[in-house]
Amino acid sequence: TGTYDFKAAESKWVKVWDDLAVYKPLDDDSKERRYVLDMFPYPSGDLHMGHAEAFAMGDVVARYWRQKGYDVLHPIGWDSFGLPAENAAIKRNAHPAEWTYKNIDTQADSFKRYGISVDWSRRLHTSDPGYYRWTQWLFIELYNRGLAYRQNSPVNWCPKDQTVLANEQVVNGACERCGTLVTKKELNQWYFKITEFAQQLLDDMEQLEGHWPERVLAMQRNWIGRSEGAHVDFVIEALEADAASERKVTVFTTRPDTLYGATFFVVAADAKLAAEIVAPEHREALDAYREQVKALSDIERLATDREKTGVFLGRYAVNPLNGEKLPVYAADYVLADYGTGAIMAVPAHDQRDLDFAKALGLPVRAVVNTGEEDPAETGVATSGEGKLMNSGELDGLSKQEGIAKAIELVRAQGTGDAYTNFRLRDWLVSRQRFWGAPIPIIHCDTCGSLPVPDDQLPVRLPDDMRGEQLAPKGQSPLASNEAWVNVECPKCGAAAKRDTDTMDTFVDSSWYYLRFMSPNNTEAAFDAEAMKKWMPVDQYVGGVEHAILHLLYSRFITKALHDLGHINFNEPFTALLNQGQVLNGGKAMSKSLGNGVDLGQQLDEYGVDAIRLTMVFASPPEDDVDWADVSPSGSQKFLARAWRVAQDVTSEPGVDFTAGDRALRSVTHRTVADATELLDSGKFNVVIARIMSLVNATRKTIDSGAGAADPAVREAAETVAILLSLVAPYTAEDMWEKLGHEPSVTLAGLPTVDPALLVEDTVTAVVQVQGKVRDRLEVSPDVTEDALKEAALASATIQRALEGKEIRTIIVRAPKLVNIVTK
Ligand code: ANZ
Ligand code: ZN
Repeated sequence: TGTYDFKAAESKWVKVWDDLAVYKPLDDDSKERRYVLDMFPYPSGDLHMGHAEAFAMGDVVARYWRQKGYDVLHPIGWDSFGLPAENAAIKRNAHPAEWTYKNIDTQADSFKRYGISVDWSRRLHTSDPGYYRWTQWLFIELYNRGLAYRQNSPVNWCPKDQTVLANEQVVNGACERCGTLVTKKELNQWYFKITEFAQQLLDDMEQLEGHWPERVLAMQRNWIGRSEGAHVDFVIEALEADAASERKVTVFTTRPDTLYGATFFVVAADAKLAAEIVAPEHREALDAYREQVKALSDIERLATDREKTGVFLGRYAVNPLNGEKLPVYAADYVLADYGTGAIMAVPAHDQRDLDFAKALGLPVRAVVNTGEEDPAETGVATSGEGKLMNSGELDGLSKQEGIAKAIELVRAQGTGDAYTNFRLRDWLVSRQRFWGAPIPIIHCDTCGSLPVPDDQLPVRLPDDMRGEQLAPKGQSPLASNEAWVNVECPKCGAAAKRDTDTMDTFVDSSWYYLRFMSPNNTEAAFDAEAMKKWMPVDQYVGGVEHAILHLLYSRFITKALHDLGHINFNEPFTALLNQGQVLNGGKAMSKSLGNGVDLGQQLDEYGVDAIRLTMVFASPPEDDVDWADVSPSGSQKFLARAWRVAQDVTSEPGVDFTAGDRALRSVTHRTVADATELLDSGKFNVVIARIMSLVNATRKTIDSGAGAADPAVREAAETVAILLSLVAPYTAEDMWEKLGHEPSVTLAGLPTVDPALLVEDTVTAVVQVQGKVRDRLEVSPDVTEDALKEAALASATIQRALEGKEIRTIIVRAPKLVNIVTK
């Protein structure tokens, strides 16, 4: 027997698969269709261990579904706009496209070697003009429906990357990319109105329940942040010196039942409102405080354990229910961009308000009798259920009754109403950087902002900018390119200017799964007919780091396109799998820890199949894999063992399996039956263990009994090849060839399970003496009572147990139990 040469196999099969186009969907209406998608890669250097794991998992699904007989769409593309390319271009005095496309080619070659079963003819790159032409189309579609708008407001600004960031890209107050602390800057920026879909984004999660990881759904729910409560108007009394200074300020509260417990009023220190209402003698103090607040992140501001600070504004707000005058403060623990940016403070029942009251010596009045100790004494706000008190017409009501009654009262007064608030903010999509899809808008002094006419799309990025010209300057580098910026107004023909911002790259990735329908279509973003056949994606695979950003944006764009009448479904990804991370020594691989494992080196040493098998075998797909704990060489040995089984088979293809050894046949059929169930429930690692057992059982039969010529051995070997093709395509294809078949094993189909072979051929009967288990017997499931009794009495162990005793009765329950009772 020869040894298995993985290098020879790797160089042999890629071309064969390409020629046979085995990974191209047939688009055959007689077959059920399935769409499997891996989150597309970003072209930063070559593939790494993380890619190897994620794509191994997605490929198991795609290959399993092909074997099951589905017509499978499994495409790949590159998310190829973005900052790293631009930073590299600045460093190397190059154009970002050079770095980008070189890396894409490197990754594409590695993916081919890695044997992922994708339809290469559908490959796309978001930085191709043929792609971003349609990203621009999408922008204009949203703009024309009022879902894209420009607004001047304080935005998150990364001082290092010199660009704005969406809320979703600010993690613990820092830039998601570079970790620099994010500051606020007042800028005129483009937004997508995701808030219009907030409720729908929540409601439609019901469809995803059970098909998406629960923690991803929880993170999205939390990010959308729906709160039910009320808007209540307070009147800020006019200053004595200025009768016109009276004004109405609305607060958002989830606890209108506690209106009588409000003892002061707070506006966000950084909100315009604070500066507008501050009494002249307090302005200086406010300005100083606002400077201090600027440096803080929202997380710090909301932290419950931070000492509370604030300044009095010299104004009083009138409580609409009891007419009480509440002093108005500016403080940092109230956020400018949540709710209305102003609150009624109820220190007895809200901990942050209580901390503030304690810090500034303000009164505390409990209005809910929760049975707990007085918060004014304990410093602990009470938030439990209880009857309302000190609350006029609300006295005696429960929390829920109180909320309803308070809303009724303010509604009758015309000072408020029920209101549902969302944490979700609109998506800021403009970026002051070069390497992205230009925003397809022209600004004309006379006509205003106009979308670029369709026949002028794409608005291409200039090819002639490089190096320093791309350096961030606080405004887009495109602004300095006169030839590019100056255009004619599409409406009046006068001199006008292009919008110089580019789109957040999350816009590119929010719709790419649709472009795979028809990646080269020049007439439309996506083919409507193909969409009906393939969408939504049946299985999406990718990292949990996209739990909010990419997935929320994709869900929103799908809903917007649905609303616009372009598509007939409202969720893009039916099922989601978050693969785990690849660690080394229990820690994420990183340069600073020096624990990185080089994928290329691993592939050279152990072969593609052994690495893929190791990834899949190590743990359930959603768990992390610690590379220090796995054995690629063990995987390599197993693959060689499987391959030798195929090599040893001596019967001819097509031989009648029914004449084969029943015991081995039943292992084979049981393996296929279980594998289907295991794969359907995502237990890929267990399937590998089952294939290993099948290989062992086959080897045993070869070495004994009827040997290599037994038809059951061929049946088992063919089954191993087919199941192994899900993770080890090269070895499986080699085995298939050795077994006398034409390529490719990819489309061989799962063997049909014979239910008769799944019936166990023995069961275990327990033999008891005086109620104590003394022996176990392997018997036929249809053994008769007499035969079972006879077998029990014939057992040497039982005979010993009965020595010197006299039998009174024998109870037999065939085929499971014999109980012998003695005198
Ligand atoms: C009075 C009150 C009494 C409140 C009480 C709570 C408990 P969620 O559930 O997160 O939506 N709030 C409103 N706007 C705020 C802002 N911009 N910054 C900080 N806090 C703000 O929280 C809603 C509650 O958070 C609101 O209800 C308000 O305080 C506060 F016993 O009003 B509450
Ligand atoms: Zn004009």
